[in-house]
Amino acid sequence: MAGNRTFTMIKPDAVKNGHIGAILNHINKAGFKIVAMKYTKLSAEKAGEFYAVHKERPFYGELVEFMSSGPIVAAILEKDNAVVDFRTTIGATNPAEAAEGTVRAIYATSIGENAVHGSDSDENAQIESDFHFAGTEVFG
Ligand code: FUP
Repeated sequence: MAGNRTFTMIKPDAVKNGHIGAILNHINKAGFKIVAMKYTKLSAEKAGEFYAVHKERPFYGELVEFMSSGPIVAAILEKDNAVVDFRTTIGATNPAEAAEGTVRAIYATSIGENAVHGSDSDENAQIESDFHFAGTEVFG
């Protein structure tokens, strides 16, 4: 059965460009309820850990540098079929390929600086949520 939670980050580019409010509004309008949220900054070490799955990829160093370059908004979102529906809401990894009206099509500038993160499976949604939030910080 599809889970009802996913994890997101509004990335440093979107924060820097003043899009926190607009992106949260977009997320709410798409039917997601925010059950946990924090404004925070990842250290390079933490960003490296979060993206450890990409360690061998050529873009890993830049990705870690970018994700630790400024503050982010981390959040847990609730909705039926949350993981799949949220990935539809944010669009393809590369904003040039993201469907019209999606968060990345509107707010992302490049594949590396693509405005938002969305978990790619229920299992990773759980792992990523636990990485950022204690149980006492989630209000479902
Ligand atoms: P997504 O699941 O859409 O966030 O995409 P991936 O897990 O494939 O990639 C995670 C992050 O790595 C992206 F958000 C940006 C970065 N990335 C690049 O910089 N270049 C690439 O070719 C692919 C990903």
